[in-house]
Amino acid sequence: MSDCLFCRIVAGEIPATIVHETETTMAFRDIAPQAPTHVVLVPKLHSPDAVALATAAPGVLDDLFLAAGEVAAAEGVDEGGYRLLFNTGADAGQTVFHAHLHLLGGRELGALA
Ligand code: DGP
Repeated sequence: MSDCLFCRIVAGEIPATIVHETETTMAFRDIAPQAPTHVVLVPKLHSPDAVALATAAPGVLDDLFLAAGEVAAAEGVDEGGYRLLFNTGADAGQTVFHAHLHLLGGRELGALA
């Protein structure tokens, strides 16, 4: 989708600091990090949110979680622990309507609201 921010990052039209890439996924640093490590993992296939992705291409959800594990290890947050989070819908704070998995780590993370 040409008007989707994350599709444009996947296509290389908008720069991002890419930390990991597979055939189906891409991971890049969040532009407004909420933790010392804050990486966004996206499917290359456009889908508006994680649940829509589960319907359209369930295997790609597996790919995202496998990629998250690799990023966590590469970033050195796998031992201390990290948070994986999909905001789904505007009330949850989703602002970019291309499914994405947040990986947050590198500090003690508080309880979820
Ligand atoms: P969410 O609020 O769950 O939809 O998360 C969207 C995230 O995307 C948010 O944490 C900020 C990040 N973001 C927004 N625009 C850009 C951008 O142009 N580049 C990068 N790297 N991250 C972005």
